[in-house]
Amino acid sequence: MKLYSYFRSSAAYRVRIALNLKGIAYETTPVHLIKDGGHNKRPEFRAINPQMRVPALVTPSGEILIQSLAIIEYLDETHPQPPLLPRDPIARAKARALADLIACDIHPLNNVGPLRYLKNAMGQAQSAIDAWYHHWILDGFEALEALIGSGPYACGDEVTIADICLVPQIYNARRLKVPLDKFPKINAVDAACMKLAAFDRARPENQPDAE
Ligand SMILES: N[C@@H](CCC(=O)N[C@@H](CS)C(=O)NCC(=O)O)C(=O)O
Repeated sequence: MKLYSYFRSSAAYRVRIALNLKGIAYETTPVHLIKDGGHNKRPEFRAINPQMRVPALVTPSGEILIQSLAIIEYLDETHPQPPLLPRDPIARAKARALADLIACDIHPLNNVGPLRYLKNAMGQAQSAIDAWYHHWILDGFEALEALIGSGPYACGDEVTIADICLVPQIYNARRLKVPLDKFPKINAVDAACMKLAAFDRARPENQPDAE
């Protein structure tokens, strides 16, 4: 498989973790999201993903899949072991809820495109943008901290799609210096995941395009 990725992209980071957990070999095609206004805006990448965002995954049959959660569910359906969603429907809905809380409610508000729009189109100062970023991460993390159980992972004893979304969001928060000390459960889940090779190999620092 081929993954269009950017080392710091948390959506691509999610897919890298899922590929590693499944033991699926893949090659990375880096797409620089910052240089020259973003190589993702070039026509050649637009032809891959009309939304001009990473990740995009090319399957062995040549299909191009976009949207990290759709890609992860495709990987889970085609490579069932280890499962990334619990079997029990209630536990499954809860794991998806944590993943959606991050992917739908936190991440879009601190993504490179919207932040760039706040700065360039809306003329916001960097300090206001940082305050915005911190606010939405803290708002989401407060809910997550209340929803996470006794661990070791976000939904209990097994790694799920919730952990796959949480770890990259924590990476983002730390990079932007959001204070996380008031979230002991979130920090503990992060530490438990980071002991796993699949998570470690997916870290931005371990990518071929890392800077
Ligand atoms: N909901 C999408 C989000 C994809 C996304 O926004 N990717 C970001 C990087 S994390 C991106 O490519 N941004 C480029 C831009 O907005 O210009 C997913 O889960 O795949």
